[in-house]
Amino acid sequence: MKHFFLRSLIALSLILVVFWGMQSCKPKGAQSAVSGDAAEKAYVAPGKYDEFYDFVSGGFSGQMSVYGLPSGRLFRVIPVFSVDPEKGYGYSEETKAMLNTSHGFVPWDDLHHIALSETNGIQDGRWVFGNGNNTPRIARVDLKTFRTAEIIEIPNSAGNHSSPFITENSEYVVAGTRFSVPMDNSNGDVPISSYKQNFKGTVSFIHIDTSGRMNIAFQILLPGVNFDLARAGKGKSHGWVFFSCYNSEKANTLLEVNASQKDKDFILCVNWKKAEEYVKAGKAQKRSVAYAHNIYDENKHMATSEIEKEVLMLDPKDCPDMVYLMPCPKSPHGCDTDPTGEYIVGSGKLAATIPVFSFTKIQKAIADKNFDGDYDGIPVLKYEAVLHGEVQKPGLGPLHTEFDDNGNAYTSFFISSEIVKWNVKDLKVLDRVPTYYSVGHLSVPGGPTRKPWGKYVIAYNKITKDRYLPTGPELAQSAQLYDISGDKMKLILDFPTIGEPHYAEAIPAELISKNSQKIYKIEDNQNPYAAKGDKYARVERKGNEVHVYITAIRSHFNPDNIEGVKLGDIVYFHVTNLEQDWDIPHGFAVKGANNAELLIMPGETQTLAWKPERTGVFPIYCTDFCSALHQEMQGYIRVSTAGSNVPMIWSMGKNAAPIAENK
Ligand code: K7E
Ligand code: CUA
Repeated sequence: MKHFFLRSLIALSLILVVFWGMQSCKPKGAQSAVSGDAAEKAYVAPGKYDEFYDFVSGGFSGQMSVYGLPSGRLFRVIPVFSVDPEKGYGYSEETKAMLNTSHGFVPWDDLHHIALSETNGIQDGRWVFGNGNNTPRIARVDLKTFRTAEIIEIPNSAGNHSSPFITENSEYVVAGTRFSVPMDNSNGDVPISSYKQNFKGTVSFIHIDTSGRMNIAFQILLPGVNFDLARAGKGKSHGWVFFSCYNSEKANTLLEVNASQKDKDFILCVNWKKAEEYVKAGKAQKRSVAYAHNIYDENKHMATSEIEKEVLMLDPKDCPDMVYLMPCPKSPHGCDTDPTGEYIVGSGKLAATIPVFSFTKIQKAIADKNFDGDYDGIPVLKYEAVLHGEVQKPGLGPLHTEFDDNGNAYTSFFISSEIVKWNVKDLKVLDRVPTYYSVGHLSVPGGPTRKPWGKYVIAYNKITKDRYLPTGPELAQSAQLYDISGDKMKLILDFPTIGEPHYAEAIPAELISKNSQKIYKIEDNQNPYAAKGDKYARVERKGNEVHVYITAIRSHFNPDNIEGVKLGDIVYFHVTNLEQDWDIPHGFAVKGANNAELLIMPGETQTLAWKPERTGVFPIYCTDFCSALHQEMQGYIRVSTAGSNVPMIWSMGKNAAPIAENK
């Protein structure tokens, strides 16, 4: 009965939303697009788990967020490229180094694409990678802990957009530069009008070892175009990566017009197995560069940042048979390979058809030297020779394509606001559904892999308009979930998202949940500032640095009364959480600190730096509701004048020995 009530409530709210939508006079069909059993299909009852984790890029929030599907419930925001006061990320002394770059501390980025690690072309649930678009970086998040484990900066790049797409055994993630720029080892101080002479593009191959550790294996020097997106080959095309590019006009101003002149731009085909051979044969040049490589050590609970100085650069001039260009109509955006690896789908965002290329035909055209001349010395394959066919009249403004496990493709159309389902072999359009509105990326669970899990397609829309209650000048970012288990796609849920989502990848929950870490073992804690028990709690002065080694356990800090700090001191609170139970973090904050809180996981040590700017007694407290007596988890720290002779004393549970001046 209760169940019935709940469903009626959901149905009623759907009707209300639709009614409200009608009033604001939006395209027809918004109501009929929702089928009767929609609420049931997306409904995950209280206490039940979702079937998939959905890792969604946070766009200009610089973060990644994790949702459950089909419910659309938000589980976690993982801080990656942006500071996050909720978790102390980028604020604690231990995490600051994660955001170091060759430009110094960069506390923000623009994260567009997600890549889940794969084994044999199937998602394996070990890591998820994300790209920093603005200050070129790639991050690796460990899916045992849902924490950013590593960030590597990409030199000779600006606007790391076609990134971080992954090869089928997680050999590499790739990074193509969006902006062509003067190379890092040159005098970059050149007139912008010398674009055609001085600006170059690169694509980078970042190797991943079995522990997940990244290193830049090599870069390839390319003409000064804009690289946009990429996908690795799989199955028969394993060993290749395909990058879409636009601005083959090499314009450096008003690209809106000047980069849309030519009928066709390109998809770059890179044979990375060949590239590996050239690197081995010593064909790569060493280039001096500077880029940051940041690693979070899980035992030390601490990040380190190193500036690396060299990169290997391959020039196609010295490396025949390594790269080819494939003409692709009108400023391609998405460039996606189907589960068999035979078909490569280009999506010209200004084109009226979707070209589908055949890997077999590409190989034949290369063998037959069936070229249409060259572009800056790189052979251009004949369009007709490599084309499998074109999807006719699919819609307006194709952007991205994903695949199901039945030989179908799903393409997003930004301008005509729809998802179109078509058959990869015969290129026939099978179905179309509207999106609300202007869909960018879409994603099918496992959709970029050799084994799509299918079941749903999720649209990540650019415009929300009337879908949610208004929230001032900016509306909620919107995602929509469609059931694709039948012949017809069915809209079953709208859910708001964080930042501006671009790409997302979903994976069966089981592949991750079984490995989820519960605590950090206190005996493995190698943080040099850890206090692994009450007997280590103490305060030490080193010049004007005061180090407070403080322990946290339900429901007190030790020490919780501290005196003897003077103006001009910097106080480092090294807080060790002694708990060894799942889901018992403690928080730590101090009044007036120009900083965020710390959030310390069980068994972990984190450090907050505080420079008091006035004398007085400052409260400290736990910010995470950890027990019935959480509100009692508090203390005081006294700050005296610079010249004072208040001795350094600390205590917990009793008053420190009375001192004459304490009247
Ligand atoms: Cu939004 Cu992948 Cu940056 Cu297309 S990109 S939408
Ligand atoms: Cu510890 Cu609240």
